[in-house]
Amino acid sequence: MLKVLTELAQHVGTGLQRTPKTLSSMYFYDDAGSRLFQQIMALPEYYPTRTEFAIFREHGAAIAAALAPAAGGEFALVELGAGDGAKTKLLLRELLRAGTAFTYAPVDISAGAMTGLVAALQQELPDLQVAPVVADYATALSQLRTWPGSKAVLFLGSNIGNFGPAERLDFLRKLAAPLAPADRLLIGFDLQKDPRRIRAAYDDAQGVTAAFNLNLLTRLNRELGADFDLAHWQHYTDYNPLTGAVRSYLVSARSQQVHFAALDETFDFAAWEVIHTENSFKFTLPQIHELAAEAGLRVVHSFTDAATDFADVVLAI
Ligand code: AVJ
Repeated sequence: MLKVLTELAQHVGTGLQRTPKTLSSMYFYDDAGSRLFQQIMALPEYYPTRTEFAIFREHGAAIAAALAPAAGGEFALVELGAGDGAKTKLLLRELLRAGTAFTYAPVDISAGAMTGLVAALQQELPDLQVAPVVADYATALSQLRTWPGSKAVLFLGSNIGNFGPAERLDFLRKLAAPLAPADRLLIGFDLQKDPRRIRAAYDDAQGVTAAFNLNLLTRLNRELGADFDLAHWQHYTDYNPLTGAVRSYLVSARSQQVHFAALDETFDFAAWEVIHTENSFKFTLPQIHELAAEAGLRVVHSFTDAATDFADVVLAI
């Protein structure tokens, strides 16, 4: 607990000294944030979850077949950022149905989300072997190498969109490093499409995404003894079709100071200054192939929905 607090405090201390001020979207996911993200996934504007779900419904058996090792033996399905695992359950069912012997290892940074997922799995899929890991990606990745047998690593929901270009390549290389030839990666990419639809997905009419972004400030108030006055902060989002980046910000609606007891520091915010809190990159299929090649991976299979809104790509070394 103390370690997490220190990491968050350090992150905020450096992030708010940058120009522009920046905080990582990784810190959205306290238990309240994870619940808000579940609400986002059900919003009419937020198409990615529904679309990836449709891909899994349509191609679940083929995806499961592309992930399971042909030779059999010990097999682990590792999922980074599992959340509520709703989409993954479709794949788990397919693997169980095919008689594949395997362990499901969901990794998530939210202990609350993990407890919920494990309880749901015990109820719905009592035969499934589950080995949950509460950790961030970096910690989980460092454990991957020691995983016995063959493995498939899932990174769904366009979580990869949160990385900027350099971090993304670095992350994929780290994912690829512990892979044996029979191992697979399954990565969900949100694809470039009508820019208005993309922007609407990050600025919904009910204001759930705004609450999700602003919840970061509530978390800092609680965990770092900060005194953000939420009445003077706004959620703002833009989409740049040239770069494929959705960027989300917290906007300071007036000139103000915020004190952090845990840091013993005060930060100044000018009127309309922003904190950059998230990137959600959107991709083209050629970009995905190029990225895979740069990371030393080959595309084994690529599954998309009928409207080509989203792609689930199976990769191998
Ligand atoms: C969980 C990272 C895939 O970027 O679409 C949703 C998070 N942020 N609405 C995304 C998010 C605002 C989401 N990911």
